[in-house]
Amino acid sequence: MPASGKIFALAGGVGAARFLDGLTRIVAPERLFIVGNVGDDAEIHGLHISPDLDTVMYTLAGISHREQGWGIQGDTFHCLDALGSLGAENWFRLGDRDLATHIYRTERLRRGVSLSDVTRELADALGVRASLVPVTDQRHRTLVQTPQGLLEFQKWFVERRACDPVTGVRFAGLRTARPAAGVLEHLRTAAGVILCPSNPFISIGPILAVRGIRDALRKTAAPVAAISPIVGGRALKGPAARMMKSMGMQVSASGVAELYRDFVNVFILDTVDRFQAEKVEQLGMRAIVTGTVMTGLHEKKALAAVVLKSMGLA
Ligand code: FO1
Repeated sequence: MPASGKIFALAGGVGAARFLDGLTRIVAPERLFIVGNVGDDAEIHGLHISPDLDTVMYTLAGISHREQGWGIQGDTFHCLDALGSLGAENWFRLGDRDLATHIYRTERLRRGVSLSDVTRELADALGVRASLVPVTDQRHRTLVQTPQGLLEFQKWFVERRACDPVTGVRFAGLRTARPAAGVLEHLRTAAGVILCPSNPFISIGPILAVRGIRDALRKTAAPVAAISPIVGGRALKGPAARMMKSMGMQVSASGVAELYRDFVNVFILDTVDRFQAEKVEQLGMRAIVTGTVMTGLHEKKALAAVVLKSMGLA
């Protein structure tokens, strides 16, 4: 096993957080180095919001909203309601306790602290034992191309309820974004790399787009495993299936595998998609068929165990 022996995970929002919740219950959380998406970060009410980092952080801290997956369980919305009565926009539902995270982050960033360091401070304060790192400390934002023009991610996703068909995805800040400290080093020395079951365009895509990441994934000696977020031609959560369709792609697990064919060695797909295993193997990957729908803790842990085993880590 390489020197650091860390398990390196690429994570988007809710799907990734659920998977990582299972993983951290079967391996020591300290063995995990999680790289989070920042493409859906936004400035709202003057605050810097990092939804995917927070979703992973709250989930690993055991305080995330149980049904929706993002936000904090039992949070209240008095501040947002008061803002609404002042005439401010309130389509982005920021809870009162959640706001403390954004106020803290914004103030620390304003003082020149990096997003990586602020994320570590927040995660430490919540007792998260795994390392959680934004893919980049620089501004790196997802823009979706729609018939209405180029839209900021949260405007499209939350305000417009992801109803505009997406014809492409772009990233603002790509030229200046560099991997955050430790990301490339951990990719080089990882014992295994996992692409969590996240949207390939708006969760994993923005991570892969940062200079040097995809190349490091191609070069790492570690096995690289990806879990399909598409099950039975549908997304487990969110707009991945609709996006694949509007971008003219085949909506299937093997369609996702194709997007990663240059660096993934093991592709994990659901039992309902077992007939696609052969197609996945034709892409040069080993296909592992198992239950990927994480309805409860048992399923999350079982999936995590299969993924570890597929990489020879269990
Ligand atoms: N998603 C929604 O669908 N509606 C919301 O009002 C909303 C608010 C929100 C606030 C904080 C946060 O961390 C996440 C929030 N999300 C909301 C989720 C977020 O927009 C998406 O899940 C991610 O950006 C995509 O992974």
